Amino acid sequence: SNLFEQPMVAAAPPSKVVTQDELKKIAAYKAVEFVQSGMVLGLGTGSTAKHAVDRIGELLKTGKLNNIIGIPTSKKTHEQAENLGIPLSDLDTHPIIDMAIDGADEVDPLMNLVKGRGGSLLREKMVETASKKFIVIVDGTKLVDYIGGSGLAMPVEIVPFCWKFTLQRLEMLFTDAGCVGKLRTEGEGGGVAYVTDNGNYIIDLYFDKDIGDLKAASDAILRLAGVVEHGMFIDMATTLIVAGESGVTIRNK
Ligand code: ABF
Repeated sequence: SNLFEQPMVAAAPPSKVVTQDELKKIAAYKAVEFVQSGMVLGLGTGSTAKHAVDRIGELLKTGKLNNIIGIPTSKKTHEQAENLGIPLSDLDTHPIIDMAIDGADEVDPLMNLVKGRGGSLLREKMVETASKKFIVIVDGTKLVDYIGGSGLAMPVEIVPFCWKFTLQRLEMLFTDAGCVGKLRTEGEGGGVAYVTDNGNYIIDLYFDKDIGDLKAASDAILRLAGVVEHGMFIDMATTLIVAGESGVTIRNK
């Protein structure tokens, strides 16, 4: 039909709507403002941290930062940082890290975190516990009233050996919180177990209630023999940067 016969639609006013990815980028760039030349930096993983790593690469290239050593928290970030020309090392060589910047899946009012929906929780926890400062960067959607409060998964990295046994043991720890565990899978039809950078599996735990004492929950999970690490990062973040529709907020511990 003739275009001129179509009903007229008013042109949309210039949109100020900021996408979630733009908010992630705003938080990431803000964090990188705290980076100083000469630092050993923990490089996070995920779509938010990716912006921070890109930015660090850019500032190195333009000479605004110098002598940075990056410690990646995943194979993926290692590859990204390598492509950007960021000099890299590891925890064996640099057991003390000046600052780490990473995203999170959930942040509670005390700045406790759930991480690992991207699957990199073990290396993230190793690197971030070795960091003097740990800046968490999120968009406003990640803020929750309590850990598990988003209704999304709390991941636990386990050894593949008899994973069903470990899954059951994990569920049994939190029967009061209505815990259900699922093996993380990938591929067509979700038929294949997802394997972490460390050759392990991930069990995603879902709760229908607040699990309460996080430290007690953490201890109980870590006491199970098949468990390698879990995605609760308790009392680790030193700074939280949240980018929301109405601006950026920075909170220090
Ligand atoms: C990593 O990235 C993970 O610990 C966490 O699961 C994820 C957050 O991803 P995104 O920034 O893409 O939301 O930090």
